[in-house]
Amino acid sequence: MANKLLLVAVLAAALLSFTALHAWASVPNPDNSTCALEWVYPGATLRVIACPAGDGSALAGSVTVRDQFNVPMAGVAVVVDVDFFCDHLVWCKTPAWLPDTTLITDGGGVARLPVGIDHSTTGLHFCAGRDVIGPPEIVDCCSVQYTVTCLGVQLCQVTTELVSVDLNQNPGSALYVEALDHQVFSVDYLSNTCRSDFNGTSEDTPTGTWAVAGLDISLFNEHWLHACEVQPPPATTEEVCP
Ligand SMILES: [Ca+2]
Ligand SMILES: [Ca+2]
Repeated sequence: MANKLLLVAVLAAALLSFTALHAWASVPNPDNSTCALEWVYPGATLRVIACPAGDGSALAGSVTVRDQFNVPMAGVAVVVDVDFFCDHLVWCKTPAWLPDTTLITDGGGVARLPVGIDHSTTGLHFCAGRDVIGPPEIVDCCSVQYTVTCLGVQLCQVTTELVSVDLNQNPGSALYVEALDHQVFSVDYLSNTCRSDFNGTSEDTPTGTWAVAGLDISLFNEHWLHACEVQPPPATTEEVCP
């Protein structure tokens, strides 16, 4: 009888320990974690800009994962899933990081997006344009959404409108920012047409307040003669998509 009681006591203790372990298991907590990600492009923080040369917006930053006790979680996988909602997006090269990329947190629970090779930013970049020519004429923006999860727990989800400086894919203009794209932009200039509102903000002009205005001209010009590949070889083009 004494042996049986001892066995029951040992089993009960083991069960309690097991239950305690599970009760204290560390899980990612969205409220304690931080998603410091953003689509980076100087002068256009409200939009995602697509350029065939890959030097448009790039998704950059870091994610800090903390558990329910606000303790950083080291060595766990963070998945960044990116979805483009854009039927008329034309890829130069489909990025290797689509549909998702996995990062591992460091000792402080921080996962950083890999360093890109574009001009001035780090992060996930892509080479693409849009085909907005032809009936029905497409004047809307597209959108792109990123979702960050860790161990099955969603930490954040953000959707941003997407525009492209490459607006026309007719022969001679496919994945190449040139005169036909400028024609589309000129039609939209001093209007509220989303597809050419590269910075996502409006400006006061002598004829009114318009979404497509002077600052959008500057952003368009930054990508003049940029191309997906060397076709033809404009001197300003740098191929950044491997
Ligand atoms: Ca074009
Ligand atoms: Ca604008």
